[in-house]
Amino acid sequence: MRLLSFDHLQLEATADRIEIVPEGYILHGSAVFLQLPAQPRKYYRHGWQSWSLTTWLDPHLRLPNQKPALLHPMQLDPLYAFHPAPNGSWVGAVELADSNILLLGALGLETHVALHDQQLHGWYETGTGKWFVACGPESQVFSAYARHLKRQFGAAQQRPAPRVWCSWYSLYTAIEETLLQRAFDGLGDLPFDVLQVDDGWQLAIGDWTPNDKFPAGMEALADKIRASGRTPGLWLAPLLITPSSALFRQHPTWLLRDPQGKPVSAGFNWGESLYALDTTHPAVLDFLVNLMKQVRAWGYDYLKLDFLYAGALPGVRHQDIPREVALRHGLKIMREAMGNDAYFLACGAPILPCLGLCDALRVGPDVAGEWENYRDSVLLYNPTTPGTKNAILTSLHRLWLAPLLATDPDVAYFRSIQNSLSPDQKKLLQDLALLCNFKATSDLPQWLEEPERQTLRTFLETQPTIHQIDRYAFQFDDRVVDFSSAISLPMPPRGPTALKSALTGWLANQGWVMNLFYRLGKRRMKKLVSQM
Ligand code: 9PG
Repeated sequence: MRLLSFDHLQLEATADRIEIVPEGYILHGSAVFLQLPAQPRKYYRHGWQSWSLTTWLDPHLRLPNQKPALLHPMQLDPLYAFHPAPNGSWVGAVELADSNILLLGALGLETHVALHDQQLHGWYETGTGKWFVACGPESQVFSAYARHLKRQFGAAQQRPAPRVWCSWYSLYTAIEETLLQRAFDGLGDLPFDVLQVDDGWQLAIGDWTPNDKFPAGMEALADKIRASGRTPGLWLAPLLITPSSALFRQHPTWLLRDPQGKPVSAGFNWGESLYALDTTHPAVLDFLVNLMKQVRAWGYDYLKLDFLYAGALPGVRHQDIPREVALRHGLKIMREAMGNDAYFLACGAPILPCLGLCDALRVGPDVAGEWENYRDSVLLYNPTTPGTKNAILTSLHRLWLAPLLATDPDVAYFRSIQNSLSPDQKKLLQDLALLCNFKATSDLPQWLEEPERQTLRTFLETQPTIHQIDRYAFQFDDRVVDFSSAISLPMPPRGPTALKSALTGWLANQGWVMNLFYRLGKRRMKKLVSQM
């Protein structure tokens, strides 16, 4: 035990070894403890991967477990889904009575922080390593942590984030070659740098060859994009595999398995169960290398690699190494194969393993054409499902990552068609993109009214000077942007709502119900597309 002393605070720390550094302390140990002077006002909980809830919480509030459990592996760190104390991945922080922030942040992988009453506890899942501790103003302690992370893991090459048109948030999986070409043509001279084809082009998750909606093939599509003066971009979920794929039948030994030999669940999507590839298996690494080379050879220079959490799920691996180390190894192999000249956007990705390897990282859950979904937010108490409020909330709490890589808050909307956001809500999402300096949209040109197209053009062409005023308010040139409307979490369901919540949770946990919803959604999209 030793005393750490900061400007206005002294506290007891337990660690194997403690070093003083200019910005705070470095602690060494597989488990470290900080004794707080009093109950903190707030706890900063950091979610595991892109989509996982990241926010300041009331430490007395026990968040209801988000539902359904079927989706836990794809929405949070499944190892801690039912952890009783406020907790988070790699880093935790508390707001003290004098408004100073005390931060405990790991400088190694597979680490977790929890708040037990008046004690911050950090631990390594396997082995031991370093921790950074600092106390002071919020922006100062988080940027100091980011500097230490940079020293440990490296950071992205400094290049401006491209302005991206991405196909997901308009056509979803209903994309087709001709529809995309029409959209690309309709963008005219709007200043986009990248046109990115999202989910819907592939044969199956695992079979990364074009399906029959892309008869001319992926190379021809990339050529078409390049001919318009833009960089071709492509979405893949390289570490994921579904039973409907040929890969699943051909290579059962490539799957991550549990100690009983059962494939580890990576969640449920596209109406079926998801599984993970074992990134320590030599044949899987060969497959990933070939896949990256293949898509580069087709002409795609911007790669959105999604559902990357699959590589770090708990399980038994070919090579017995820590799960986040296994993911980082897979990412490194893919980065080397795609080359440093490719732009690598990581999505659905555990944060720390990406540092130094990816150019950009999605820092929140998906946006949607609606602000908040009652079923998902209130009944399922799920802050990771698609929704604009969810996306703003988590992305805003990850701004401190900006010195390490480009932070992607997901796309902004400009359209009124297929969208129920109010003008203020759309503006807030656009402002978030300006704040992150990562600009993207999925709006189809034919869905934009002339003034909306003009707003989009201005958004792409201009960048305000931004200063932070307080936690959620920023000065953008001569206007103030306040994100507070996206910050509250719903009340935990009570009374009759709790009953409805239990029933909805049970239903959402059934694969057949999820499959039914998927098929209904697909039918709706098909109808929409047929009218275009
Ligand atoms: C393509 C999409 C888009 C999108 C990605 C990702 O937790 N969930 O239920 C969940 C479902 C889908 C999802 C994210 C989370 O979307 O973020 O931009 O590429 O895949 O399928």
